[in-house]
Amino acid sequence: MTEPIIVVGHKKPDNDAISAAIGYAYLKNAVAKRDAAEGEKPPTYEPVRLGPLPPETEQILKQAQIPAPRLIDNVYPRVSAVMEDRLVTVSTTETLADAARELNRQGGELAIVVDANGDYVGAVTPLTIAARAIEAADGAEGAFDVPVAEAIDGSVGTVAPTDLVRDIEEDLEASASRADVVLDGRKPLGIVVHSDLQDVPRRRVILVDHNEVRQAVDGLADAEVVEIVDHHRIGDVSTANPIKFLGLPIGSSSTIVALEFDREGIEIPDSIARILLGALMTDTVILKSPTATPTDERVAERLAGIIGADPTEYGLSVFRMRGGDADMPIEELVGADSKEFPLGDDTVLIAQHETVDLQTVLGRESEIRAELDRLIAEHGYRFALLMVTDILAEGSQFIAQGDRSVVNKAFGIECTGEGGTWMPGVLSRKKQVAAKVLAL
Ligand SMILES: [Mn+2]
Repeated sequence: MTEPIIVVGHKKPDNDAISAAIGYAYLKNAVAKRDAAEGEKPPTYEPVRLGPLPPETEQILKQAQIPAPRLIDNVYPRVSAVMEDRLVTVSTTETLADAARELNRQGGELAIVVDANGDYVGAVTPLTIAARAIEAADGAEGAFDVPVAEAIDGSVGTVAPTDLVRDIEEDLEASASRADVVLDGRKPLGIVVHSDLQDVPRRRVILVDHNEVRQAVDGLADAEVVEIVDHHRIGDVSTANPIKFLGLPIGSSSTIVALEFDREGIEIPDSIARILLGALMTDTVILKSPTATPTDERVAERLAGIIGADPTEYGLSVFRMRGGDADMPIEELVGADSKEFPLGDDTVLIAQHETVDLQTVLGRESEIRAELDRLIAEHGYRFALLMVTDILAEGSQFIAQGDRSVVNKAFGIECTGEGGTWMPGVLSRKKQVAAKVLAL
């Protein structure tokens, strides 16, 4: 049974990890279909994910009418990969003699007994038959004339095609029959025999947006990585064979996927362009991140052209889907990215919140000040400063509580208890803010 090749991003997936997986699986399926020889069945590729959809991904997928990738938690080999689908079946109305005859004729480890609906009742094993043969040889009359249902071997287990081989191995080894019946609900699909577990085919996996084992799906060591598409540093995933390893130091894995469509000469449909552009924009913070390259800009233009949108406008709409700024708990908005710094004998707190919607954040100024006051009271900071960084406008609004004179002196400003102060060009807490305060 050939299983689809899995295309998977990292654990705790972000928009790029999921979108690149969907886009790349789409491309691979299109290329496989195009390149398949006549009458040959092309391999299939399935995008999957290792965690919940980020809110913006959920909305873009809905708009693009693309189903969410299946959630998985490992790539250990499954029963479906080792199952034998030849079945020797007998009906409950038949006798043990009929079962023995069928097993003898077709060969096999088990005769599967099904009821009138085709539902699984049990299995008859060669062991049962051998025991009866001895009884018959010893002179027992009609040892084989019993209804097959009375000769069922209770030691035969049942498993599901999705069960993991590693979970069934031990029981199968220990069982007298050394064979399990694979059931889909109550319908028998096949059998799995202990000797089939000697050489279990590995699941084939394409990694996108990561190439480090600790970020990767569980069971990777028991799988076969067949390709990697990534824009991070080269990590520690190693392979037994040469593979296609597409690594580029650019803004997003989705950018690389878009470039691959062009290289393969496959048209990017509107739906795929939407998710790739969305991921390109979130990963590069609307092309403002230092990781964004001219290639990302060019690809963003091209994808935006396909969906008939302005790249920046589309990027902003994706960031708005993330929501958050209006309804994020205030402790999170202020505290999620906050750092303490020593200042003489005191400690100060400098927090940062990045946004594409400054006005919404500033609309919560009184809540922000109350939260800063609470943190000062709790930890005894000399002051607490929140930098609300507007990524697009490329500057930060300073909101400070506590001893503002230190902040005012460091920056030559007059930050008050109301409105805060706009600091154009100030984006880096470490280089542009903490350094100045600590230099006092
Ligand atoms: Mn990424």
